[in-house]
Amino acid sequence: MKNLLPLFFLLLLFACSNQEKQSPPDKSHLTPLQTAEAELLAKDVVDETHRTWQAYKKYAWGHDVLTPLSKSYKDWYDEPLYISPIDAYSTLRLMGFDDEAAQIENYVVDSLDFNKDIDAKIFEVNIRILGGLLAMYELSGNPKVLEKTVDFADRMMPAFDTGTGIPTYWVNLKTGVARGDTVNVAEAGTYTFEMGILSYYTKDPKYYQAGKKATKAVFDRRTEIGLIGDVINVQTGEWVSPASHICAGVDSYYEYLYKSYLMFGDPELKEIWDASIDSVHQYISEIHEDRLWYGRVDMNTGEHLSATVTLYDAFFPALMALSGDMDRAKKHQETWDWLWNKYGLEPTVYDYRNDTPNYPVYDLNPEIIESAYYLFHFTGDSTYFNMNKQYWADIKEYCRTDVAFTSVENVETMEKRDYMPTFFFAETLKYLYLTFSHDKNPAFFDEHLFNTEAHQFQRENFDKDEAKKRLGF
Ligand code: DMJ
Repeated sequence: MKNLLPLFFLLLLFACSNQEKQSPPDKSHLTPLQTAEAELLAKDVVDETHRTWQAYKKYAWGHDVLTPLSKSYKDWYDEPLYISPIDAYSTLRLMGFDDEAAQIENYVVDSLDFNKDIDAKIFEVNIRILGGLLAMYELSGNPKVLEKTVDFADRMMPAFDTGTGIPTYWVNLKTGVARGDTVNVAEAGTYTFEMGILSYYTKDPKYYQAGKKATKAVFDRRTEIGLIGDVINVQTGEWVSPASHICAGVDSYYEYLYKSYLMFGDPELKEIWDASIDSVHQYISEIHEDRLWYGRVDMNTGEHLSATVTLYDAFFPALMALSGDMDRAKKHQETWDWLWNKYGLEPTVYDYRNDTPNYPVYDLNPEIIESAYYLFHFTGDSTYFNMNKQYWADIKEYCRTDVAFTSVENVETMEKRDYMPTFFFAETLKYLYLTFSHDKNPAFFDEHLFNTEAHQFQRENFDKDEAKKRLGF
């Protein structure tokens, strides 16, 4: 028996390292009553999406963002980039609003010209516009959409021409002039997923190679204890800020290490992930009042710097669940659920040691809902279904307006602010719908991967051997 022990541990290790293949329970543990309720909730989300989309069309068509209180619009730059519709497309298709989606597709193909003299923020347009267009192409098969996508990506590419390969903060879509040498890690290393998909479709590895070079440039500058900072100079590669964390400003760097590896099978991304994630847990996590938090530490020493977290960090349970670390996923989700319940919505920035909402805005963000969806899928446990049921009820109570939904200025007073971010269409409504309709099509989760803006892509469309050739790894 004693001799069998090493074998046992080896098998255990093997089981752990294969956790990405972990399959969900046969079915969820919803009672018949909850199943009936789920159907009503899914329909409610669909109806509310339709209502909100009509408001966008009525008050903001052709522009980036709906401002629901003033019933008007805002653009991110001097000229609109049509960001809400591009972000909304994959959600509208998922919910069966094919005519509405076709209207967006036609507008993109016939009327949207990216040759605009504006400095676009590379990170944001990558996850929203490039990600949204790629999903539009995947869902429509329209070659003209792919042409537009390539045109847009090519306008982004000059940003990657820096000393390190990490893109600048902005690039001018018309002139290709890039500027902004200081970026955070999310802005530095959140490209492999979209760029990989684009390389796959175009069979041109240059996009993925640029995204991967940027990711590696960040990883290569890790410290001896395996941590990275959060702000970096794209020309020199010097760290501008040594704070190490998983919060807003870093989050999707980790997300794309794992998701891009899952999608394309590039072993180097898995190596980077493996070499990174343990240090994150070891140095950044802490239990405070029996809750699992990931604060901010010094990248060189691991010394605690701050207990300031952001609601974006609630993406982490989803990533933990996807990578097979269910214990941490559950424990961390409990933390976010506690924070949500403390206020009724989440503050954007919260200090868990001082118990202070440092920035009390709630911007209709999706992360806690995304993680509840993942956990519901992987565990079948109705606790997570109920979380999203409650978050949806709270969003309806505090954020719903006569025409759409709007952000909240302060979660302590629930005073509204006049803005509906584009990711409300792309992510928040989508993850709610997917949770409530999960049991009707549980395979959907395993068949897809989502970019960080929740645009869904079918995994079977990306053959691993072919990816190796087309992406050039
Ligand atoms: C989204 O734009 C993306 O998910 C991004 O990665 C960070 N979070 C926002 C929404 O909160």
